[in-house]
Amino acid sequence: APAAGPAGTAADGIRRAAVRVLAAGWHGAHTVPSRGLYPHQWSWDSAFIAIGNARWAPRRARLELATLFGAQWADGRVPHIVFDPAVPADAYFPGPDFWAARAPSGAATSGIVQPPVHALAARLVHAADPCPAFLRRIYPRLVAQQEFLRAARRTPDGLLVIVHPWESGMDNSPAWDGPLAAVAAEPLGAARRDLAHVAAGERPTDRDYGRYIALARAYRDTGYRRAGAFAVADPLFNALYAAAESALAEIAAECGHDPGPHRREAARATAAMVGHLYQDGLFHARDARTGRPLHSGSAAGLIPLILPGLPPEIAAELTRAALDRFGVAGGTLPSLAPGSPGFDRARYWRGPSWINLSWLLWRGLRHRAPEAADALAGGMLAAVARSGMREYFDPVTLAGHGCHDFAWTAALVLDVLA
Ligand code: 9YW
Repeated sequence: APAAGPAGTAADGIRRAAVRVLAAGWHGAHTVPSRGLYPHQWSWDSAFIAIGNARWAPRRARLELATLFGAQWADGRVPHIVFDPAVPADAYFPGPDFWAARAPSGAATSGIVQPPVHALAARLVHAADPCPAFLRRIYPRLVAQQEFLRAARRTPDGLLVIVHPWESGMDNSPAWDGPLAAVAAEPLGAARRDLAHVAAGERPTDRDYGRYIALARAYRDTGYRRAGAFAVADPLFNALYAAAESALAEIAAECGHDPGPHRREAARATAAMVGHLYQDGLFHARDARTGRPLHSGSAAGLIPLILPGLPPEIAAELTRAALDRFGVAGGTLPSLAPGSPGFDRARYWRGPSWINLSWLLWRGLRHRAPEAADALAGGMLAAVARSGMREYFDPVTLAGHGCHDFAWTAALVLDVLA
């Protein structure tokens, strides 16, 4: 344990630093992921941020989620970005003019989604600071979010697909290299703003961006209805969807509704993942267009450990993979298993350690492999103690990469410390 000094323990210092980052990112009704690089509201960031804010500013946590769901579309989709009208349109690329979408509230948004962590967040926010009125208001919105995914994204074998790498939250994961190779890159039409903030070697390549833009344009041009050349079932997205149903079961019970349908849907979604995405000790994404598994060694394949209904023998094999292939006993979870093709300790989702993935795995391991979970908790704290609230970290040296003062890093270490 870190030594206590006259100014308090190391944990106190981390807590203060985390609250400073979250307070600086607060914009009155939402939090920006980072002030320079990501100046708007992002969907799954807000869920993680709410989980951390619940530990020191629970009203902000509730407002964060309420603001995001205020921009929910009539079809139930929760857009991955809600644009702040006070921020110049060219501050982030692709911005509101590119997406050309509006929520019924009038908010300018993107038209794609991100992993549905929000029901879990709402449950944790309520657990930290019970507020039945909040839960009653958000419950139907969370249900509509899940209904959109079932209606628009479910394949005949019961998995959900994402239609853009940005929907995975793990934009340049090597899992997407295969399906992306068939997508012709298009000119961006504007400058990449990310490179004004972060070194090119720590971000997706220009060719990646040309493909992201081509896919986003194609989806936009169908009114955000029909998937283009990219449709994959991702274990992280599907695991969070199933975990959301488990969280909704608890929320439903608190609100006096029947939790049964949510429990059954969680079990069904878990079984579909086990039936179609699990192979050789790890979950893998699958290309929904070809039916082929996408073997990459992505840490997304460990995240189904958060599912309470995972068959015990599979949970045991996944725990083994976390220890042997990803080395989590050392305290960090690389986003890609070391030794996998394309592994790069500094480049975004191709190797660096991200606090949100570590946090999810930590939760999944707490009851199954407490020592490994403790190692991960210690590793998250060691990373921010060494390098600050960075966006991602070298999994070996803990050197910081990406932007500084990244909100979900701060939020989730606060939760670990609570
Ligand atoms: C981008 C905001 C988002 C995260 C994603 C992450 C990144 C946007 O930033 O995507 O410009 O590359 O990959 O998970 O939500 O923090």
